[in-house]
Amino acid sequence: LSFLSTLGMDALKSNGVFASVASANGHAQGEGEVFSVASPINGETVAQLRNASTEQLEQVVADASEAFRVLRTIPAPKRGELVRRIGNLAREYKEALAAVITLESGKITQEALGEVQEWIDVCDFAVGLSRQLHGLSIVSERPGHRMMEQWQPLGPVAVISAFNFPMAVWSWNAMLAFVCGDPIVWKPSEKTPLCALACQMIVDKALATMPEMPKALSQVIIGGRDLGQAICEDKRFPLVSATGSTAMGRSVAQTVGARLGRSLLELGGNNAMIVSPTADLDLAQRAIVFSAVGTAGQRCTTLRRLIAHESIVEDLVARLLKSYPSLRIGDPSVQGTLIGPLIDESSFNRMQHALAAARAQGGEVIYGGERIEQNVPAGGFYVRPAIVRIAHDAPVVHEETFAPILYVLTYSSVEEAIEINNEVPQGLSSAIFTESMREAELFMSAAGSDCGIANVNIGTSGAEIGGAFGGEKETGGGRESGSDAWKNYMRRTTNTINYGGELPLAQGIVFE
Ligand code: UN1
Repeated sequence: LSFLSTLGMDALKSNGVFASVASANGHAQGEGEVFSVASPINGETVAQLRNASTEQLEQVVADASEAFRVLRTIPAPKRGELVRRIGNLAREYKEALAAVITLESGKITQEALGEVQEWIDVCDFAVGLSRQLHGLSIVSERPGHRMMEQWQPLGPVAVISAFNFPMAVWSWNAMLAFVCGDPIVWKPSEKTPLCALACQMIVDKALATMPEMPKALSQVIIGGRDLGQAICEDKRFPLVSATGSTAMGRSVAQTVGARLGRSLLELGGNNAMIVSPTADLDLAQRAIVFSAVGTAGQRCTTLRRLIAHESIVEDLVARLLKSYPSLRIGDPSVQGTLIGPLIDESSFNRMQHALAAARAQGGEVIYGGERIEQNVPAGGFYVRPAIVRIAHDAPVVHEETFAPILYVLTYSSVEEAIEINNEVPQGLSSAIFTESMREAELFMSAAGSDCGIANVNIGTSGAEIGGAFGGEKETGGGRESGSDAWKNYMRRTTNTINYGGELPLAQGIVFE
């Protein structure tokens, strides 16, 4: 585990226990119960931590509020300079950071490197943005008046993130929030606390080169559900950004909504790909494999429903049955492995329950689904990705199971395929493979896919950071990362300025 030393993380450990509260101001162990972090690779304990208490949260929030008072007055391009330095350090430490991701989340090295690259990319994006936090200039209906909009820093932002993208999702939020003038308090998944501490080490290094920045602009606090609840209840967070299950997001939305705070939610997906009779099947086949089995089916953008035209479904399935057996499953840190382990045993059990439900609902598991124990590290939950033929309206097909299960469904008209795409409660990502301009445009139109992401001739997963990322319905409605997602982290003021000598009222009201 020399990469932990490379990142300077030894300093975060005393008596074998890692800190649970960390910022450039210092770090401390949690005051709550001890818990262990197991690597999904082999189930071995890689770290011990203690849950942070709500008293510790109190201090963290007080520090974040103090930091906000300073940060909001530092010019945005200067805040961008901090993010530029963070991005340079993420480049420098890319391999070590990726190794922490692989250790804790079980992600294969290629994808872990890709995740750090997402962080680097979003830094570049945020640096540019730091000179482009533009508002509108608006004409006034009154003589001698003008109107304008300004975007101002919002306040401390809480980020609650999941195990499957233990660095990228935080970075989408944090890099934007920093240039927008908001401190971040990050509660990572308890399954990936070392990833969060590693990111904090990078931010601390960048902060050490800019002493004019408030040190508490970035803080990590590690704990369980109670801590998450306390964060959501705290009025000093005008925004809580949460990524994870729909159940978690619903609770965040209710708690934050009850105090009229803002929440930014990126929750479950149940992503589909339509494959038309005109599609380039070679391309479709490759896109399906990456989207369905990449990250062992544990992306929120993972392809879960393949909606294939009845005239090509047999051909497509035959192709998948040919490529699936050659996918190398095993230790994610070994070069050439394409499928690493599931995060833990309960994830494996949920996959088995879903497969049993699929069978009970008339489905047929035509490939995989079982645990693999040969030629893989002992103690990890490695599975052969499953392919299931089933009806589009079987209840299990409408649920998100965070594991590599691909349901193969069929359709006869493109309108029907779009209806199937849209009939689930989730609305994150979707794709169509077609050579028909009409089908592609229909799919992207108002009468097309109801998802936040609607792709043509590429898979459902692996979005670039430049676009707004997120989706509708039970996916939670939030948009993060590119486009104008930065507006989530700012408050808008409308200013009307009178430069004349009269005081005309709007709407022509006479009041004398
Ligand atoms: C997630 O799974 O929470 O589009 C995020 C993708 C990645 C991000 C996934 N860029 O698959």
